[in-house]
Amino acid sequence: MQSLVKVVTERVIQTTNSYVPDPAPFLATVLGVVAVAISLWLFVNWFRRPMGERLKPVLATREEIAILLHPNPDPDAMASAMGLAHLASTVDTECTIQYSGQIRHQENRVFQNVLDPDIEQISRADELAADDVVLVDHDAPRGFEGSETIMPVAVIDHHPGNGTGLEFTDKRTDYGACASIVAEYLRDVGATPVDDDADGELTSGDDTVPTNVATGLMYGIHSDTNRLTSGVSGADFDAASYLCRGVDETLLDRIASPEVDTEVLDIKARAISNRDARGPFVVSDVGGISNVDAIPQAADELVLLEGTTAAVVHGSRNGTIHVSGRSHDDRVHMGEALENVAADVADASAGGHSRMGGAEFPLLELATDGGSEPLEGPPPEFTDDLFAALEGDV
Ligand SMILES: [Mn+2]
Repeated sequence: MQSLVKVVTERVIQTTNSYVPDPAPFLATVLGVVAVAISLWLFVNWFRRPMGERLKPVLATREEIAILLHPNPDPDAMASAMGLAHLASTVDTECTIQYSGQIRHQENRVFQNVLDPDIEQISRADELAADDVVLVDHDAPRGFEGSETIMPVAVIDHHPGNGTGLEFTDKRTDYGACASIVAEYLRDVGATPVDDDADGELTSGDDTVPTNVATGLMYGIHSDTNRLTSGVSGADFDAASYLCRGVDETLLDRIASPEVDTEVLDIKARAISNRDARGPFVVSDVGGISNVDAIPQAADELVLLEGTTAAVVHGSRNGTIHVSGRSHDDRVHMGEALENVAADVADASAGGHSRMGGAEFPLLELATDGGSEPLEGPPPEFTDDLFAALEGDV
């Protein structure tokens, strides 16, 4: 019996020995598989990082960046830049917010006056504060000398277009505001909006969103979505909800309902009483003005008149006729209509998009009789030309 056990045991040992593989290649294979799995996991996670986390290293690897706004800086663009500048400050990157063109429209000026973002105007590419340029609210530099030579390092936008950044491109055309994208970045990196008034002292730091930034972003969203009523997505509501606790309502109200200048109210009244209505179109000459910004505001008002689908307001200052048009009529492309009128007049300029447009005409060039006597205002044909353009007869 004992010998049998011995034989069997020896046999088993022999068998086992003969089948034990060399452990080295086996271990190597296992380790290889694990390494591949880990790198794959890291790789996938790297690409699944939220956009804010992905933008951060792009900013962090630079000492200084220039955040560039489009030539007509509106609250959405300015707020987006403020939010981005705050994100950059958390990684110790210096920021300069720059723009070409002018901050013209009243809403834009009020935003700038109340929130006082640190922004500066440039007219040439060599005035950019840094070699590394980040674009917000547009995807291709424009409106200044040498703009076509700029290769932005990052592009953050919600408009359709083909422009991209060298290292970072985030375009979300379904978003109502660029400010919503930037608010998301701040949420991605774990920053909490704070209300400075809550504890009576200024709270700011890497993990917070300062009140003026949160308030600006909130107004940017409101402004670009017509107070969350048009072109708005769920993401815009989410961003507003995130920003909410950091918003200073008094500041927000000062931007949203600014005091109205007496002249603006006066010009609006003149635009309404001087209006010439032909079918659904209205043209109004408000005469001599000193505040050019009142013209677009009067046009905003006039297009709201019952039965009106397109409105054009014009007034003169220093020998120039300033024109502003609004349309919610699919048949009228306001920008093109004004461009058509301007095409026939030397030194006139016009532009805009389907729903709004603006133009400037030198009064002298409008004088058809050779201009022997200086004109006080545009000749009566000017109004006819505007109506013809609205009707598409140009
Ligand atoms: Mn925008």
